[in-house]
Amino acid sequence: MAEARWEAYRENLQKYIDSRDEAALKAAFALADSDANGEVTKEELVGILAAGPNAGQAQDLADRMFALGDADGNGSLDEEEFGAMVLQLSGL
Ligand SMILES: [Ca+2]
Ligand SMILES: [Ca+2]
Repeated sequence: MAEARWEAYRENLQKYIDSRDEAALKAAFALADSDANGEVTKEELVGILAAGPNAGQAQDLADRMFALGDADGNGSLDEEEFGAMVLQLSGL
């Protein structure tokens, strides 16, 4: 199950990167936001990254994604911060 969740997350992010499909970004964000409160915490991000092939680096990856993405420094990513971070990481 965790792997299927990660796979859906990855596919939606790729779709967003490729076509800026906002619905795909929303879907990926919802998959990461496991308590559905509209904010992705670092723990939630680690949770989904730990289901992927880079599980061993999940904490490091999440640290980097937060350093890049948490623009207002409140310790969580809202959808706007998340989308901007994804595009930055993808190099676009
Ligand atoms: Ca959350
Ligand atoms: Ca934030």
